[in-house]
Amino acid sequence: RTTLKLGMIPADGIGKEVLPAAQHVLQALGSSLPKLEFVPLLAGWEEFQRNGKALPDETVRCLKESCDAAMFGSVSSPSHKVAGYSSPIVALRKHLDLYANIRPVTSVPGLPGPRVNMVIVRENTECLYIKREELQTAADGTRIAFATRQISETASTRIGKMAFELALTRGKERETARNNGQEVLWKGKPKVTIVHKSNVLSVTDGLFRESVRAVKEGAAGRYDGIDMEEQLVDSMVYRMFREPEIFDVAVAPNLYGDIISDGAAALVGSLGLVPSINAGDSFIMGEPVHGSAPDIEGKNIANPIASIRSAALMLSSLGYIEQAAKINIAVDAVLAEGTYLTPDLGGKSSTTDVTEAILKKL
Ligand code: NAD
Ligand code: K
Ligand code: MN
Repeated sequence: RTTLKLGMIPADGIGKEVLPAAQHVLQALGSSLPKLEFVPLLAGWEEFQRNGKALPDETVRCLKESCDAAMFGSVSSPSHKVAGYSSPIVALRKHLDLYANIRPVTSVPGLPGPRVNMVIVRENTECLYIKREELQTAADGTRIAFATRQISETASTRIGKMAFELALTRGKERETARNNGQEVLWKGKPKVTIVHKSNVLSVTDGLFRESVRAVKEGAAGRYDGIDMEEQLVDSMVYRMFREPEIFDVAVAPNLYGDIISDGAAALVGSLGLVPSINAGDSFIMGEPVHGSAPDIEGKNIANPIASIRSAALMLSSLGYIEQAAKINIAVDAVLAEGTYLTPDLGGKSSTTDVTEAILKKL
């Protein structure tokens, strides 16, 4: 590659403040990367209000036809039904078949709180997010709503495979780190925890569980070095809060994965720290786990680190491992120093201060 064309979709709220921060950091890597070309693209609630479309065709066309990868900020979806509106991020994940949402949750040495180094692998295309909802009238004349939940063997199998592959990679990375004399939090074999509720939802969650288990069993020994365990989603929350250090890779259907991710973010200090990538077999889109945070938007106090780390994740999955590591080292150094922290981490610094501090470390 001589150029890397990146679609940039800040969308709404703090997405418009934190995505530029990620862009600055990428730009600062300079000649260690191919020539970067950033393509600003529209989507979101504000775009819907301006032009009646939350996800313009041009955005999808550009991503599909000419971008090498993308970064998404956050969208403000209203909590009530609005005719013609539908979340563009959910639609994008579908259009680009970004079937996995990979969310590493890592505690920062030096910050208070438990030590966590886990990754949540969230199925990204189905479950209740197919949004097949229906309002009916009950026998007594009151309203009654139904939703269809889709769990397919195909989607569950491919997300299971993604989780086991990730566990393998993480195991190898820890091995290398150990050999280099670095301290490694996780001591045991790599582990995949399957999150479900098949004690109640034995058909849907039952199929998810079975399909993920079959990935290990059908892999001709490839995953023999990986432990596999299961956790009902409610006890997953309990154990994650009591002893988060026991998790390595957790794989979950869409809705559970969404919910446990925000909980895990609380363990490491802030949603503003947790990155993700939406990944498919042929495209990658980095995205902070958090939403548009209307309570702090427009104040230049949003933590840009989730987005900056998402840019690093995007780079490493494109194969630019060293460049990604450089970003993460700079971020960790700023967090460890503690001089430049946004208010979510108890500091007084602005989005731009923290970004500047990270840029200086690069
Ligand atoms: P949120 O993630 O936007 O905010 C939750 C809390 O975390 C808020 O107190 C917010 O101030 C704080 N927070 C989030 N990101 C932060 C950051 N970078 N720095 C500092 N503090 C941060 O969730 P919400 O308030 O439930 O939702 C707000 C809107 O975002 C809703 O319209 C929702 O639909 C949307 N949303 C979008 C996405 C997405 O774009 N993928 C994800 C979640 C929520
Ligand atoms: K987001
Ligand atoms: Mn969420």
